[in-house]
Amino acid sequence: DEDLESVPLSFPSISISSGERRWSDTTPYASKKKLQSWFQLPNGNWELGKIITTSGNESIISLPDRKVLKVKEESLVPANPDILDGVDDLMQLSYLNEPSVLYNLRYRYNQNMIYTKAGPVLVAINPFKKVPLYGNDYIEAYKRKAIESPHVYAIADTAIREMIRDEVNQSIIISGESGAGKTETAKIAMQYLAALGGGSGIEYEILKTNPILEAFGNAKTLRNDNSSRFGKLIEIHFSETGKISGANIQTLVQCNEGERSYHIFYQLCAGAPPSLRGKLNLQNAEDYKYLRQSNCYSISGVNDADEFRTVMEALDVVHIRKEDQENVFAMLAAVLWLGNISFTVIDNENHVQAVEDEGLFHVAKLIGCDIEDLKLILSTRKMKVGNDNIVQKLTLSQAIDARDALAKSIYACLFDWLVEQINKSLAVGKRRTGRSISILDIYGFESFNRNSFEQFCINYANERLQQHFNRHLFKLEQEEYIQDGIDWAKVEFEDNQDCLNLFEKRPLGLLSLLDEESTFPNGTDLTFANKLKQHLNSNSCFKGERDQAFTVHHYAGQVTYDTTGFLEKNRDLLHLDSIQLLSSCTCPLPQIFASHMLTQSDKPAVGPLHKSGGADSQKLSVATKFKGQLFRLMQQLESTTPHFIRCIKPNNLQSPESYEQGLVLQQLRCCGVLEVVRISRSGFPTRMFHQKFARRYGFLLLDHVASQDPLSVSVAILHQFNILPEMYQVGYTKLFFRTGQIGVLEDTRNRTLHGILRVQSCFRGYQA
Ligand code: AOV
Ligand code: MG
Repeated sequence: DEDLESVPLSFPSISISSGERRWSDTTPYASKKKLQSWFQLPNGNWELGKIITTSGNESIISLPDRKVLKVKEESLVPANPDILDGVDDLMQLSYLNEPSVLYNLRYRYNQNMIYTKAGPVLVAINPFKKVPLYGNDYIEAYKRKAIESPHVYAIADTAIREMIRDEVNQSIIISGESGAGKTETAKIAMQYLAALGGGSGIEYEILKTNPILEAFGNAKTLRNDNSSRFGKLIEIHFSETGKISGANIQTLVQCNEGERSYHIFYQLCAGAPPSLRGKLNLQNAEDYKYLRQSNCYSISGVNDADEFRTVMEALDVVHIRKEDQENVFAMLAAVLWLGNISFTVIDNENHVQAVEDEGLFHVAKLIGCDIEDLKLILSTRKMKVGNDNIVQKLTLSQAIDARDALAKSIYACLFDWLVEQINKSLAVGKRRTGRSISILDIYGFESFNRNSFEQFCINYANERLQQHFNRHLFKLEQEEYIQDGIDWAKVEFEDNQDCLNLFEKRPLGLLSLLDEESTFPNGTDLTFANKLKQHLNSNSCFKGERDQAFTVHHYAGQVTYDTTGFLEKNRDLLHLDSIQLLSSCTCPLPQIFASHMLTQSDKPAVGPLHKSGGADSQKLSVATKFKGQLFRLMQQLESTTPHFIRCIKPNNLQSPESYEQGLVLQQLRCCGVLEVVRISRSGFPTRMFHQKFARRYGFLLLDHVASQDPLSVSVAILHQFNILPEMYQVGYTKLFFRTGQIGVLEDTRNRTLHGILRVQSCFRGYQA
């Protein structure tokens, strides 16, 4: 650092004039005759037309269907020359407008090139069919850098290299709408990491967590036959030698299931071997009320019985003991049987009692409790009023809620417990000296006709992720340029801090107000909506709507949320009595679950406490739990170098044949791809400290450099390699490069090093 004092500040540098920002470039263009131009049809789609003549501000264009139109010049958007068709990186386009981006992506997609770079971001378009881009040959090719084409493998490769080179943990952040291909992409990235860092065998275990987590955490929905109902961050650890040494999984739980319930239920019913069937008194899926609700029992192309065997094998691989596996299946069966428990009315106040049928009998047996105790917690509730304990009888709807809350809690605990066991099995051990690469697979922004609590949580999470993305790509870069004295046209970027404040501010933010209202016994969705309007109307990201709805101005657009069901979904409806019952069960898992639920409720609640309530009201609300998980997740990501992958689905039909422009465009906007292209292109995304640069490439210098200070060495290197002045800038502490520039130097360095090693080994041969 002592070198910095002597840095001359008048080094060659160029500044990017605003003229170079070719985004939103709609400058009058038609005057150049016979050029291609995009013309927007009334349906919103763009067509490529040829300009025949132009007079005044009107042009005559011919469209592909031989139609000839007279159009206003400003309705035309310039198209790129054919030679740029299908470029690897959108940044290479001369004209960076929306139709050109859409066209380029489609051009590639039609040739099975589903990956395209958008500056630092990888765009992946779901092919909805097998594409020949994966497997060992491809992995090998990307490892050797024999293929340059954008790919998840290339991203994973960069992550590994940067982890080793910079000694910084890395993350691969995958986002996109439901069905866009996030989970598949995450698996492809894991495949590559496993292949490169494999050897110890633990990589095989890590890959086997996928079928387990998908069985227990995924369900069929209208949008995706294999929709993840949870967010996942898997952190893969590497030893100092670059070998995988372990992994850890964090989950972010979403609140709703799909059209069909979790895969594992159907798999168990279809695939359990006879002895297990007998032990659990298993029936067919159709015999369970919880599974009957959707009337959808199978997924086309999927054999649940086969899947069950895959899951059982995977459980073996990750070292879940046979005994524990049986306990897991018993809990699944208990959940299924719980749904079959019915109630009869016992008095004229509509109070009910659980019917003593096979449902009640099997649940009691499976969790290991007394039938009478189970019956009691399903039809009564102990309450504390002042200093007195009273027993309240439940009405039918209350009893059903209590039953369903118990089933849900058991399942949620089972999922968490399973993840915990997997983490134990994959744990790195005490010597955790190496680095890690984390892969985040999280649901993208959602905006439907009707948006509820689930969208509220999901979009909140995405708002946080977007800030991370913004911070990384825009803010940090820009600040760094300015700090380093680099002349750079200030780039506007959307900061979504205001929206995050709207969610997170205490006490007057969406989450706080929701928690507060959820703890009031008389709170309803309507009083909640009114409270929001009362306190938040002055916030520019918020708008109150009629009929207990409100609108949030998200980074990706406005979403109107209907508060119907918010309070109920946010409250944890599980009674303390139920937890106590679980803790007294003779089976091991219910006991573990109960202690887990109790420790959770012991934590200080973030929201205000219900004044007169018992311990029940101290249980964390769903939104608060979600926020806690999200914060832990973000915290882990903060300390990493992120790599972003944006998954796009070309249609809503899960079909390989159709590419809907409008749908793709909307997703590109939502995930900031269009914006990032513009910004990256005009910036210098690669940078390195002078010292590091000099150390890394200095040995390549052919001529002696008079001064040995890192800056002089760096500049000499740049000259020797004829790096064009417009391709880099010299800052106070760092060198800044246009995308791709450092690659040339790295290649030369690697080749040279390779040569030196060869010479050395020859030399050693001589000596011997
Ligand atoms: P998601 O994770 O983004 O949705 P998935 O990764 O489950 O979406 O992908 C949905 C389906 O698209 C998969 O089941 C595959 O059939 C297909 N698919 C995705 N990527 C590829 C690919 N690279 N090659 C071939 N087929 C692919 V959700 O979890 O619903 O948000 O909650
Ligand atoms: Mg998924």
